[in-house]
Amino acid sequence: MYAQLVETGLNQVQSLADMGEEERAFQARIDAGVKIEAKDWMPDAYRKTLIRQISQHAHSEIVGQLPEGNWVTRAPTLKRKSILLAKIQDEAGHGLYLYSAAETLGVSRDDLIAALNAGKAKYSSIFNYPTLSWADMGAVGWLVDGSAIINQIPLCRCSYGPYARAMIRVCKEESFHARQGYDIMLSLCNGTPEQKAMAQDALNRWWWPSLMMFGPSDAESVNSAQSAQWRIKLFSNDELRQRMVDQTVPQAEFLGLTVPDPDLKFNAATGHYEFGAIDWSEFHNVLKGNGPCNKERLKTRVKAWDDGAWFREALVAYADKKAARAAA
Ligand code: FAQ
Repeated sequence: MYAQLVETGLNQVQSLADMGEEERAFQARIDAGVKIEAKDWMPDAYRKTLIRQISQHAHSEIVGQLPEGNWVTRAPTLKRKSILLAKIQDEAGHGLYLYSAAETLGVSRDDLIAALNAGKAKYSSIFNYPTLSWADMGAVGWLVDGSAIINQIPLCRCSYGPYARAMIRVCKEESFHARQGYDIMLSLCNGTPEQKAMAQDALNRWWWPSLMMFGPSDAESVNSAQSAQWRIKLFSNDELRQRMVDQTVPQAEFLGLTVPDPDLKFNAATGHYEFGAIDWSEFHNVLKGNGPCNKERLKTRVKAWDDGAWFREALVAYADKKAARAAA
């Protein structure tokens, strides 16, 4: 992957000859597969890249609770409601591990959340789409968590120890999430014609945004080459997107659903599915804040933060009192 990315010339990485002694030693440890830990020396740019990616990832997990939160009160059975609630709580947990992983790099969680609430921080484009029917709970679990797993399994082997270790548990839980989503799709597809139509409609709306989750094409990805050199990224955006298509199309066929891409075809020679062009203008528009739900998502997060102020203050007051008592 790294060689291919460098060939694009888009994102020049520093050659060993241009590095100082400390940086060369750092790169040698990365190349040898040694994990970098919080107290180890690291280049500022490595630290910044990790803070950027891990905090965006944490924000995604937190904002990602909202589309599914929309259906908790309307889940069709008690069992489905319990499963959905457990899944959403897992996503909150992922956000907390990830904020903790980011904090090991010297940033504060409050500052990261302030950037999110001010609309300055990115989170995954996918969470700016609305969940219009119960079938969307199936499609989100199947396609969105499914894509998240494909992207995140390699992160369990990334060079930064605290991030890699956090991802192990996250991936195990994401795998349960994807299974529950597929199970919802399976029930709907084995149900009435109306239920199957709901499942098809959800697939139609979530397919392309799910492919966009993997980020811009390799030719457009500004961060990939450097992140590959540092072994933060082990596979490119396009490689992982292809993996998602190859894995998911047979699953759609098993459900009896049609992937909404007239150009989709299996290439027996390569063993991969070829798929149609992604509408990158939609992706960039969502990133600019103009997706269907960007404003609503941010407003909900800001309100949650403001409403929780009394609780955070109470925790600090309690901790201060306890510390004062211990010191007396
Ligand atoms: N949305 O140069 P690249 C989940 C930005 S968790 C928004 O390729 P990079 C679980 C990118 O940040 C989902 N922005 O960047 C769940 C960069 O902007 P910057 C989140 C995007 O970092 C399920 C610019 O475009 N997962 O789903 C997106 O090398 C259900 C150029 O892009 C992670 O965060 C996007 N889709 O690669 C929760 C995984 N794509 O910062 C609840 C970790 C790209 O330079 C319910 N992250 N951008 O201003 C990664 O693997 C990487 O950061 C990528 C992007 C692959 C997302």
